Amino acid sequence: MGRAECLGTVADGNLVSALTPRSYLSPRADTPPPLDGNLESGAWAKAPWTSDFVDISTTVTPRFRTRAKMLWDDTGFYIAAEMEEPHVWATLTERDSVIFHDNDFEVFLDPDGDGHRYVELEMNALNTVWDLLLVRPYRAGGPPVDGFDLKGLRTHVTVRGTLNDFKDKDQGWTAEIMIPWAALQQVAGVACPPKEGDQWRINFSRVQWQVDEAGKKRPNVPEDNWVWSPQEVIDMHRPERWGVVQFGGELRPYPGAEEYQVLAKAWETPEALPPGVRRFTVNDYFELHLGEFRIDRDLRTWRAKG
Ligand SMILES: [Ca+2]
Ligand SMILES: [Ca+2]
Ligand SMILES: [Ca+2]
Repeated sequence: MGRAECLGTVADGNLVSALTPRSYLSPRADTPPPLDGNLESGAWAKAPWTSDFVDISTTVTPRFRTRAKMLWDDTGFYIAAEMEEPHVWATLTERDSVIFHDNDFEVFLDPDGDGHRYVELEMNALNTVWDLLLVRPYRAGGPPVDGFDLKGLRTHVTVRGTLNDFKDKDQGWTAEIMIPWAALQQVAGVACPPKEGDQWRINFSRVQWQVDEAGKKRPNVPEDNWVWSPQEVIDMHRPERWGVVQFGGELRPYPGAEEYQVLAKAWETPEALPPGVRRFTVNDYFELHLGEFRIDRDLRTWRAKG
């Protein structure tokens, strides 16, 4: 029995479509966005909004809307996010703090899509940044490298309301990010800057705590995690589940995305797998590029068989 047939025994017919990642066609910027909080006009006018963010693992609609935009040019990659928020709140001011202890906006970026060596960036409404490199996902041993800094990174926050003042009702806050291509070249594993039509794996997350009028987190209330491309589990560190950004050209499917996600499911139910596949997951499939499994053709055969 081949690997693909083994995988077929644990995957149900709805799995692949249910896990199809979000994709976004990022226009090339005519002029660099000034990072001034204006996301509707100027350079940003050219970039469409993503779909609204969804709960990371359920079908519950988030309490507050979140959406994002992406642009690129010869210099770097631009990301903007708009977050509805009646009480904008942030406390952390030190670079490389654990920013998700505040409400935040997060970017996860894996240019070569191998599930290893990917960049994470978190920022709060005080424009404090935590940027790091993951050598591997945590469950494959990490480690996170906080000392990794995106050189030349620029970020900007606009608060539409008042920060840390709970007497009024705010509209929300926006985050804007410019990552120079030069800051990614060492870790990209692919052409950087990307060529027109290139596709990179990416996802966004927003962590939202429930905070009382004194600016204290409500005890024993877990945070919400709202994301662009659904993860299906409360874990952003499953890069095979992220979305895709395509840099210009005609938007096309991401090759291998469906297969990656069948493998993702196999990872989570190893007890249901025949011994050969168990060994293969324990070996950490993130180590390897998808092509080494030779499953593309087999998987499609499996799918055709139903
Ligand atoms: Ca990578
Ligand atoms: Ca850092
Ligand atoms: Ca306020």
